[in-house]
Amino acid sequence: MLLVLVVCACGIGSRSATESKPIVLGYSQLGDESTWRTQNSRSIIDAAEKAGVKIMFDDAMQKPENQIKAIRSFIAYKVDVIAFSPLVETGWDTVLHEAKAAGIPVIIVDRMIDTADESLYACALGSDFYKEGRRAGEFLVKKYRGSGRPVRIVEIGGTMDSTPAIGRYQGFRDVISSDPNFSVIFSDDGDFMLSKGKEIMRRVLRLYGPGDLDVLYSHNDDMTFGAIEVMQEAGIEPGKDVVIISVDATQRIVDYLKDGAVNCVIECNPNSGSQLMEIARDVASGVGVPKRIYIEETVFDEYADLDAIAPRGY
Ligand code: GYE
Repeated sequence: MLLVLVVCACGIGSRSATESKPIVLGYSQLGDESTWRTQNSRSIIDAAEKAGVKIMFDDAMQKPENQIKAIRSFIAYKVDVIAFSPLVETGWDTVLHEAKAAGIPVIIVDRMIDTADESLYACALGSDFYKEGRRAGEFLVKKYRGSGRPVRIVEIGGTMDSTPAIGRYQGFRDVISSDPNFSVIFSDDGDFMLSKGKEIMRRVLRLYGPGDLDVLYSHNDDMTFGAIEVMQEAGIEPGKDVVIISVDATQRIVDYLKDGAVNCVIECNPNSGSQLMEIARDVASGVGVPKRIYIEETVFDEYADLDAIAPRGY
């Protein structure tokens, strides 16, 4: 009897799902600059397929003007929902007014926008980048507690004016400023790209001798890998001669952490696809959603039980 009921329930469920019109979601992705981003795009595309959402996915190749073009084409196409991950925080008001005038709800994903008009978006789903920055600082405070010696830090930042770069910069400083022994001796933007991580570390090693820096704080794993390569070429042992903190937590950086070549990894979770689909369904059908949703994240560092880290999957 129970079996029959279950079978019936399934039958009804699948029939109504195929009968209702699928939601059309226009998604403007900012680019494909990093391992994190590739996984984020995969998560969104896979989740759309699973949820039966028809997705129009555009890669803006790191150009905000391409994102604006994509959003305009989604409006012209009359999609049900628009979602996008803004490269930088400013410059979105005009196009978002156009979406609002067309009656299309907008979800902001991953990075944030800077606007005085909160009615321009229904919901923002992403990480707490300020907290990530604080976590990087907290690791250093723990690592050097009681050492009483100067700690010279090199920072490779993310894309200028992007939310993760701003939060990771500020959160970090707000923690390390509690101890005058910490000083950031060099900081530059590496655009979250491996090649720029290399370039910046080459520049750093032209300015400072191998013994003149204690810590590398890098805003993402790809830039960390670039910097590590250059350090190794210069005979610096990563994780030993220079303490390394990286953000994202891809599998490869976790492997480096396990090998002692990296000391602390701040997780930034790219798997927001299924949560995004739920929000898209809600906003498309007029169900209220929270204005701001933060994705849960953690930290992996050399003090933790590293064997307990589950495979990252990317
Ligand atoms: O940390 C980095 C990517 O916006 C959170 O962008 C994202 C960041 C991520 O390129 O790897």
